[in-house]
Amino acid sequence: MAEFLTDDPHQAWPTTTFGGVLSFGRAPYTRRASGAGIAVLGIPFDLGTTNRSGAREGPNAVRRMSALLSELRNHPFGIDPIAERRVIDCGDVHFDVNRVETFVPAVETAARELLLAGTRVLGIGGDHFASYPLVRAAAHHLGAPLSLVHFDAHTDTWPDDGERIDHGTQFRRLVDEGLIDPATSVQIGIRTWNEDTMGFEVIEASWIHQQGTAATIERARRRVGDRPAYVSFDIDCIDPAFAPGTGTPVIGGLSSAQALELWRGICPDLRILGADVVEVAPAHDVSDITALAAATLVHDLLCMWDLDRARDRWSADPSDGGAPRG
Ligand SMILES: [Mn+2]
Repeated sequence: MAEFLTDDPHQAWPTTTFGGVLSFGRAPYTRRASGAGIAVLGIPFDLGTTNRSGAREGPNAVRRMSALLSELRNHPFGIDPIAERRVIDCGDVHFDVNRVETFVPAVETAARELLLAGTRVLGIGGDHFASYPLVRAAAHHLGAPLSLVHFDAHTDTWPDDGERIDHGTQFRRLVDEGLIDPATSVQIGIRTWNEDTMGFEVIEASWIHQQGTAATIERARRRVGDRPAYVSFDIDCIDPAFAPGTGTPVIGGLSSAQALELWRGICPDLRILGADVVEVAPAHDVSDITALAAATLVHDLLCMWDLDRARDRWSADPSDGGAPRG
């Protein structure tokens, strides 16, 4: 992969931001996870979409816009996350798109293999059903339920009989399966009606607009604390004025500036075991702004992801709140 890298951090890359072979942030493009801290994993799946399709093309759109970020010298973190977090891009999960039943096992197996190699997984969707196998892999690896920090316009806890391939029900199923603990989880930016919150703390977008981002960060921190967390950002949490390239846009959402404030305020304090950024559908995008927003969120999360805190040192007993193992 040396052809993509240079020793001079301020020359960034020996290729342009608008050309060359793509991986996320020009990270090494490989499935050899040994020694890697975080693996970016594309999940080009949109068969769980209920409205406008197209998120299967999200991973590559996000990769393409990630190349632009190399010119920004990693503001405001001042680090090269690809080097510091030993990031690799594992390409896209392979499944048979015409055999939808192959999807969940394919993603879950890929994620579990990475976790067993000691590598954290950051999924790029794909529709939000991608979170289902990713959370399953992370929670089973931990051996305990995870706290969910969920940015979205939608709660994604609508009714599910345990069989659906549906990007609006995956978090209900994960709670039903005992893999997410709603009592220590938070949903941020919601602006759709769902009569059953399942015990999640729901912070509506309107509340954020009225009370501000600082109060929102405080609520999220208090809710999740030091517990092992899974972070999921549906790009439709951001208002369609800023992120139109998505399947189920809802007005009244966050500005991209608000989203960055929350993201940068909440993520550094979390013990993150797994994460995803989902629902970019480039065919509905305008001037790649949605893909750019998602690429920035992924970049920022790579900068903020504290791998020492995220190491496997949590108790398998969820009743103690996920205390360190040793
Ligand atoms: Mn959504």
